[in-house]
Amino acid sequence: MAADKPKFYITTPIYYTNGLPHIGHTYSTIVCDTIRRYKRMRGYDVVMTTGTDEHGVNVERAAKQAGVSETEFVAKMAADWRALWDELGIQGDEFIRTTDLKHAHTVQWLFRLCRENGYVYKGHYTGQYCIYDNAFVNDAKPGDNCPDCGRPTETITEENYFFKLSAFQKPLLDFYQKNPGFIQPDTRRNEIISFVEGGLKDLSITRTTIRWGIPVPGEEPHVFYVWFDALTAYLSAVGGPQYEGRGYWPADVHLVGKDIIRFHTVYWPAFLMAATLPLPKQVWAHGWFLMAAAKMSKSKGNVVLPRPIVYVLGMDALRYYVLRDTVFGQDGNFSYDALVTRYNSDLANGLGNFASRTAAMIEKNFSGKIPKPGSLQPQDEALTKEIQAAIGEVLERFDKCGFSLALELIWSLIAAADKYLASEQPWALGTSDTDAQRRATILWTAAEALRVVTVLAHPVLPDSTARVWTLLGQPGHVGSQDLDGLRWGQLKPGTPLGKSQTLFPRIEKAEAIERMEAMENEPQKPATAPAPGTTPGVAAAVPQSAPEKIGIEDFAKVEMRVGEIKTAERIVGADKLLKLTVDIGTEIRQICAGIAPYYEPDKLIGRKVAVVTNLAPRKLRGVESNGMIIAASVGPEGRPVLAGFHEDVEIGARLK
Ligand code: ME8
Repeated sequence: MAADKPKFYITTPIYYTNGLPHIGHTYSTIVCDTIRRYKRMRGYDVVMTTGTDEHGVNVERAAKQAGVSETEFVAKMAADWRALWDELGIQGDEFIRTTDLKHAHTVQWLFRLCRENGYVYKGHYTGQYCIYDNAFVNDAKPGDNCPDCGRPTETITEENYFFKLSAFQKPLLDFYQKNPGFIQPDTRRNEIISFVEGGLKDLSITRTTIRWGIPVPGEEPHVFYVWFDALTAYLSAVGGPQYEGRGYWPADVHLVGKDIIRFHTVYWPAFLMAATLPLPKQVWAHGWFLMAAAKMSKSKGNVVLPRPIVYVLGMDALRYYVLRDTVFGQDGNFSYDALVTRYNSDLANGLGNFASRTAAMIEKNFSGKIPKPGSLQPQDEALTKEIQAAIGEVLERFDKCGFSLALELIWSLIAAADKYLASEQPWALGTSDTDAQRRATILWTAAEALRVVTVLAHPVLPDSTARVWTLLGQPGHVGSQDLDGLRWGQLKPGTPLGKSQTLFPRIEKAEAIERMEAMENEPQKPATAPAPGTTPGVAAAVPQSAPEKIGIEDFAKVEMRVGEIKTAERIVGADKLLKLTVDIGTEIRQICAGIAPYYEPDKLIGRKVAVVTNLAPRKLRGVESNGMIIAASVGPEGRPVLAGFHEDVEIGARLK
């Protein structure tokens, strides 16, 4: 019964609607979703809120540019955000829009409480304002650029309502001291404490120059300023003025990027203190995903989108990569190369291979039923002990948001179980009763190891662990398993295995990257759901068993010619690509090729290659590519080897 369970409330930032989610937003939402699933498996009644921040001058301008009303503009954007989270399976439990009526009521109520308690006054403010970041830039002079986004600031003077933030310096410092876990990680806490110790200026919380905002009742044309409005969304989502009825406030964790930590750990607790409302228990600030050492952001245009990754490798691969390859709290570099490497090594060769091998051997030797183990040998006991001992440690790591460390430990168990199978060699045993008994023990042990790691990995890999659960013929849903009750030895002999499952088909790296990059460059399309029951993208990653034959007339549509490479250079921010110019006889073409890790640019000059010349031009990492160089894809990594000629051939000659 949910009523008996302790409540747990977690939030993502309420994202701006001036673009669609990129990997940075997706990362925050994946982390929240992982914590949400983890907490549920530890017996909590969890609510996760996400949503959209829809007011402000940027929206006014964007709507005008699009030739639609603000209402129409934000409705479409919010629907797109929602649809993408749905498609990715990280939709949360509450989706709050700052244009929701219930949110407006909450903001107005919070303002009234702050005002009644004497923390709001009317004044004038003149300052440099960055319209892109929706913030006055402290200490900036006219003509200065915004230190965050580098764009020019504007001088604004207007009548504002002010919030007496200065009155909260001491209460905030006391609060941080009494609640040392409030700001995480510790480095951020130190930053915030020194910022607050440096003194707090009062904060303007309304605008008269902006039309598109929540009105201050009886004080029109004042509308609420973005942070007073946006932060309150966390409260609006779980009851607003009636928050006590639902019982989720105060929030347990506000998960944010480090860019907005100050708003969450200084402004927000001060607003709540002024209104005498309960304060959130923790704010966790994670680092940024970087692209070629710069913060990935919509304004810089250097973003990676989640959908191409999900379509090519599946959502679980993206979740695994972002949680495994970055230390939570620190910045991380996003790289397609590292993503596909992780996919192949940890998911396809690791979990996927271990699960299918184990199931196949049980299928073959025990008619698809979990065998009954016999007496244990020291090596069985060693594996048992290792796994049993790791369960508590994995949970501790999850509790501290040490996702990378938790996954490292889980994957060390998979490696140990794999090694156990390799050294025990159940396939090499004979048909005697003793051998059959030994084989049963080994395969039960392997299947039990698989069951335990599947439960532990579920918060990070919800889709594939559900499929392993089915494969193992286990009852119920893996997400409903009780992590606190997880013990070695609960796998019941005699359980029939379920339907065989495709987990993580191996994919050639070069091909995967090329497909993801090609999709990145396509205009963003509305969500098209992948086939039900499949991991999005995986179906496409599975080699088609019987490719359809084409007629000669179809082949003739492809125009291929001999070309000679004239220049070759690397592309900043795209470690895979080389930018080539290629003489194809009639003209010199610019072509991007995903061969940079394998060919030195200098050595390519003068080389004759086969070029597809009638391919529609496309952009790869923002660089136009007009044609394609033919290469063989060799080995499991898909190393490209350029096709060439053993005799001298004329530039521009057609390949037939
Ligand atoms: O700031 N790496 O919204 P926003 C990691 N509306 N995370 C990133 C990222 C990156 N490169 N880029 C964005 C706003 N994020 C306000 C918030 S809250 C009451 C109001 C994530 O759309 C990260 O969580 O700019 C960051 O804090 C958030 O998106 C900013 O989203």
